[in-house]
Amino acid sequence: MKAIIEIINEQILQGLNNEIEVSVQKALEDKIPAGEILKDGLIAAMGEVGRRFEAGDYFVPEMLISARAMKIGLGILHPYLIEEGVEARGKAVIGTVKGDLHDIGKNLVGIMLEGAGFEVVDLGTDVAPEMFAKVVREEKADILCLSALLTTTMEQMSDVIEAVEDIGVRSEVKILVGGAPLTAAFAEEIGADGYAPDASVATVLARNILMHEST
Ligand code: B1M
Repeated sequence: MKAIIEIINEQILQGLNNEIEVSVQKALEDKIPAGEILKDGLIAAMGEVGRRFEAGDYFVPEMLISARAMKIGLGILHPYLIEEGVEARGKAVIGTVKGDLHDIGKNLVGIMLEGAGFEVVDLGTDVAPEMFAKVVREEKADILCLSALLTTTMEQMSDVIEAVEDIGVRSEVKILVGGAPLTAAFAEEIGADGYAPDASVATVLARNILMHEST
């Protein structure tokens, strides 16, 4: 019999929405930690989707179908990924930059931040620099998290930083950036306050920033 994680992998690859729901529930009932289901079941499968797309075996519709199944799985894991009883620590605004529609990684960062006690204002995808800046000011955000998955959209991040500077709130917010094509060097080059290769590093950085602010 196939292990449940392997089944989840295949169901993401095939985009089987109903089946993924049942399997993720089953994995939780089997007491597999939510973080493990996420990493080995869901995220690993999306990596394979990317490889198949690059190899020309998958096209945009297949990527979309897998992404939808991934979101269903993530929705079931959401409450399990959130630590219970954590006091609100601060406010984070998060979004995917203009021109970019990828939101799974961004959603995951949002979930993990919520789990660490942050109030999260999620602006969604394809967010204009001015919108990020406006909401940071309105919400008096402690942290701004920017996501980009395309080499063509990562450049938008410096425009967001500029927009935040232009309305005079750059010194009040720490800007963290992440997404597959990014590097720490890129983050430094555009003047971001930090780079997170994944959602858990993003959470650690965000926590450290708040701890530093409150001392
Ligand atoms: Co697109 N896509 N896609 N896609 N897609 C990639 C990114 C790609 C690498 C595939 C490939 O060629 N191997 C490639 C980009 C190449 C490049 O620029 N270097 C690509 C392309 C080319 C495209 C299109 C241009 C395809 C086309 O139309 N010809 C198009 C662009 C559309 C647009 O955005 N304008 C496109 C479209 C799509 C779909 C809409 C079909 C779909 C997205 C659906 C959705 O998100 N709702 C899609 C998908 C699913 C993918 C892949 C297969 C999977 C992305 C994903 O969800 N990964 C992806 C290949 C891949 O990544 N292997 C690919 C799982 C997720 C958990 O990981 O998003 O990396 P990730 O997030 C991580 C970290 O990056 C980090 O933490 C997360 C969790 O640990 N992180 C942050 C992310 N954001 C952060 C923010 C932070 C901190 C950390 O703030 C502080």
